[in-house]
Amino acid sequence: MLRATSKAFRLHIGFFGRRNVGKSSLLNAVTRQHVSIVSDVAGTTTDPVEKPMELLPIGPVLFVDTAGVDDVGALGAQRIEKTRLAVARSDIGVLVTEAGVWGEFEERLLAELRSHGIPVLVALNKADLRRDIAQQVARFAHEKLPWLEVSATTGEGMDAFRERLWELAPTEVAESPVVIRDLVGPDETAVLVMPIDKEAPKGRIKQLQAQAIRDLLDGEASCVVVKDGGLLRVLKNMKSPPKLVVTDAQVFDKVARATPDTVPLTAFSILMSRLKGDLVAQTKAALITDSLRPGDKVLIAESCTHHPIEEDIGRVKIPRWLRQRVGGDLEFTHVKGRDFPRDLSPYKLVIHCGACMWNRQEMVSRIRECQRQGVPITNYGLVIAHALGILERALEPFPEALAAYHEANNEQQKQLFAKAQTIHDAAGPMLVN
Ligand SMILES: Nc1nc2c(ncn2[C@@H]2O[C@H](COP(=O)(O)OP(=O)(O)OP(=O)(O)O)[C@@H](O)[C@H]2O)c(=O)[nH]1
Ligand code: SF4
Ligand SMILES: [Mg+2]
Repeated sequence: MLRATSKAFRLHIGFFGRRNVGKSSLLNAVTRQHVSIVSDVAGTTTDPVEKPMELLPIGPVLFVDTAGVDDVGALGAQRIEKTRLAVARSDIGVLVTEAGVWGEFEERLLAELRSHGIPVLVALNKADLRRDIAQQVARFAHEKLPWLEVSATTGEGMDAFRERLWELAPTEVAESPVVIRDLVGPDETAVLVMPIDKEAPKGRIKQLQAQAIRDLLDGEASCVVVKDGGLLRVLKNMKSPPKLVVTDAQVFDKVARATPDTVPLTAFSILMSRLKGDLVAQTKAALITDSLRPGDKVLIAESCTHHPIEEDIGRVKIPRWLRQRVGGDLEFTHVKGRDFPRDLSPYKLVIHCGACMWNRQEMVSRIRECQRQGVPITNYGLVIAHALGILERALEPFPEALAAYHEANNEQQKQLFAKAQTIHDAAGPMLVN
C-alpha cells in the first residue's frame, strides 16, 4: 500500500531499444537483481517490467524495462503501443543498443523521446565483445548525444552509467528531493513525534523535521506534530489511523510501544539515511554491530561540532550499548566535521550522525569512501533501532532496505550456525572419549 503512492514521486527511467540488445540485462545489472527475464530469443520482454529502487545519488527511481519494438504483426502493434506509453512517462530515456546497431529504428526512437523533451542516454551494451564503435561514436558526437559503453554481462561501465543518469536527472530532482511524500499520499496523514527537551534547538525545530513537514504539504498530505508524551492522545483522537508515524530515534522505544502494530512506524534518522545516504548499505552495516568482538575499533563520526544530543548518543549511549552487547571493551574513536581519517582500515565499523548539516553529495561521497576501503558505515538512528529490536519494523516502509535487512540477518544466522557447528564438531570426539 505504501508503495502504491510512491510511484508518482520516483524518477522514471525507461530502457528502450530493439530486441535482444540487452535492455533487460542492463536493468538487472544496474539493480543488481534478477528483475527482468533475459534470453537470446528476440522478443523476450513483452509487457513493461517496473522496478522501484533507491539509486545513489539520485534517490527513489522507477526503472521501466520495455519490449523491443522493432517487430511487426498484431502482437507487435500492442507492444509498440505499451512501449510508446512508457516513453511518454519517462523522465530519462536510456536508448540501449550495441556496436554496429544503429539505424532508422533508433533514429525514430530518439526523435520520439526528444519530442517529449526527455533527456536521452545511449547505452552501447555488450562492450565485452570489443567490437568497433567508431562510426556510431562519430554520429553521437555530431548530435551531442550523451553515450557510454557498458557491459551488462561483466558490469563494465555500470558505475559511470549511474553517474550519467544522475547528470541527466532534471534539476528539480536534485533541488527538491523526496523526504517523505512518497510514503504518505494526498489526503493522508502522518504523525510526526518530536521530543522537545532542554537540548532541543531554541525556538525552532530540526532541519529535517521542517523539511518533512514541507514535503508532506507539497504532496497534498497532512501531518500532526506532537511531543512523545502526547502521542497516545493524538492516536486515540484520530478518526482513522495515520498512514505513518515518524519519530525522533531518541524516543523510539516509547513511540513503538504507543503505536499499534498495524500502523507503519519509522524514524527521522531513517528518512535521513535515505535522503542523504544509502539506506540499504547503512542498514546492512547496522547489523555488523552483532558481530563485533572485544578489542575491535569503531569510528564514530559527526558532521558538525555543536549538537549536545548527538554528542550524548555518540559518546555515551552507543558505546555503552555496544560494550554491553559485545561483552567486553571496544576501542572508540570520535571525529567531527571534516576531520575524517584517510585510512579506515583499522576500523570494523563507522557509525555516523544523520549529517543533517551536509548536502547529500558530501555524505554520499563519505559513504563511497568507506565502501571503497571496505569498511561498513551506518548511522545513529539505525544502530539505536537495532539495539532496541525495532529495526525490522522501522524499515517496513522501505521494501528494499527491509529485504537487505532480512538477507543480512539470514547470512549472520547462517554464520553463527556454522560456527556453533564447528565448535560442536570439534567437541564431538572429546565427548565420545
Ligand atoms: N556478451 C554480452 N551479451 C549480452 C550482454 N547483455 C545482454 N547480453 C545477451 O543478449 C541477449 C539478449 O539480452 P536481453 O537482456 O534479453 O535483451 P532485451 O533487449 O531485453 O531483449 P527483448 O526483451 O527481447 O527485447 C541475451 O542472450 C543476453 O545474455 C552483454 O553485455 N554482453
Ligand atoms: S550534522 Fe550530525 S551532529 Fe550535527 S546536528 Fe546534524 S545530525 Fe547532529
Ligand atoms: Mg527484454
